[in-house]
Amino acid sequence: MKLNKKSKATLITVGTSVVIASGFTGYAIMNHDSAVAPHKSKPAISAKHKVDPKLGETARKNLDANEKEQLKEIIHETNSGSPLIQENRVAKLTDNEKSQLAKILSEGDNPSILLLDTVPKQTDKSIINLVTKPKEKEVVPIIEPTKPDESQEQEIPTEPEIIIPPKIDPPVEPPIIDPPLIENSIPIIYTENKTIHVGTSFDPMAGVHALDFEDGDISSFVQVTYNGVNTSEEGSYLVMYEVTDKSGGKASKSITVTVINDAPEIFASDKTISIGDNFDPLEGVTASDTEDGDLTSSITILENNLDTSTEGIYQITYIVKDNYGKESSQINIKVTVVNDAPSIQADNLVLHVGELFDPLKGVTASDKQDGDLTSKIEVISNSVDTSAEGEYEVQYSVTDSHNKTVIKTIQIVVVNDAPQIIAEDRTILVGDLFDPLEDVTAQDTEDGDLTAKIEVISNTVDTLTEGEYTVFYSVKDSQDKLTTKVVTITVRGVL
Ligand SMILES: [Ca+2]
Ligand SMILES: [Ca+2]
Ligand SMILES: [Ca+2]
Repeated sequence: MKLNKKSKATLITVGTSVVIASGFTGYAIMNHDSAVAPHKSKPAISAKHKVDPKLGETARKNLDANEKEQLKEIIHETNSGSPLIQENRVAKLTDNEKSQLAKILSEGDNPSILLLDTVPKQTDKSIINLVTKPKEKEVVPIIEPTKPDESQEQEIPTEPEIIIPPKIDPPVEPPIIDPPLIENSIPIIYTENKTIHVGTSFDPMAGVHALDFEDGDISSFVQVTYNGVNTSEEGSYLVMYEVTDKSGGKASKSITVTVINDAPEIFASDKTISIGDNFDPLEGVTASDTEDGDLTSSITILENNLDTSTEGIYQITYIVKDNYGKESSQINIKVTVVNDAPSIQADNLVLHVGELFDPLKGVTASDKQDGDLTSKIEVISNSVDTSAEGEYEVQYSVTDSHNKTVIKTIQIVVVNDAPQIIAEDRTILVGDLFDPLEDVTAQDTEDGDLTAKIEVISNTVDTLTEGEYTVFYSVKDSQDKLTTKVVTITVRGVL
């Protein structure tokens, strides 16, 4: 056989190695890295492409048969139970369909697996071929060794000028033809899931950075490829970013932006009021909201059974909605309506023996609800005896129109003052007449003038002899209260 360097070697290349999912035949999965860096020789399936098989169950139910079939083509369930996203299929979806798929997949715990934006924009045929072809039996290229062969030599005697190489060693390793290897690191987008309050502005580029090993900071090249955020409605929204470095290396990242709306709060406390009070159920009740601030003017009374004319415990229920329609918890307060007790105005008294005593004189009663209740006062006990000194008690009671009764007790003290003798020391001349009762009087608080009752108990005056003498008086009032007095009488001679 004629050995030709060019023709005899059989070479079937496997080409770029593509990792095939375990037990998965007929398809190769293009992963993110292979898609964006087609020249890398050994892309690996990123864990990011594995999809929780339970993902999107709810959303899947809403698909029609055709849509389900489409989804099936996009997400292949492998024997290991880990479905994988086939991104070249995703590339054919419209934006609307991508959004739908994103919703299905975003029901899982980790929406970051959504790498729909990693779909290659320009198809690399070498990869697509591998993707669509069943795995062929790999054949290594072998250059058949030339064996010195007698018969071959006999076939070419007419061309003796051809020199046959004496020996060609078989290659130790089959030569694998790889595409040129150009290393380019894929940039990385740095951004995180965010939580914002409803009604606040959302800048998808705030805090987003992209770094590339070769190009450095390429944050300014980051593009928002999808922004589903609606800041006026609570929910979880997808935002997708993409960046391409100078060598065409593409990276993408998805985050979830959660728009929250705090429920407003009502501040109200229990109250106690009096029967008949004017009561404004909104007075002192306030409401506030994280997003809307003061919502006091929006408070609604859901329930109010208050009857201010009757004693009892009543309930008022409030609620408030914020500007986005979120309701507060229902807040209940108790309003206790009380009947104030009436009061009796009566003071302790000191009386003199013999004084007239009218227990109702000067005593009044009043009530917050009923006003003047003086006419309803009852004397329920009265031990006062004004004819004798002593301490006595009087008890009053009064009942208001709501049947509330109060009792008041006062002390009455009956006193008897001692009588007073009015007599002065005197000087007389020897030989003057002396009447011990002259100009001597007696008075008593209770009995009045007691002069007539004055008694001269002793009188030592000798008007004929100079000297100092004493006169001793006494008087008793009608209660036999005794008073005594001593005066000095001086008798002196004529100068
Ligand atoms: Ca709110
Ligand atoms: Ca009352
Ligand atoms: Ca007296």
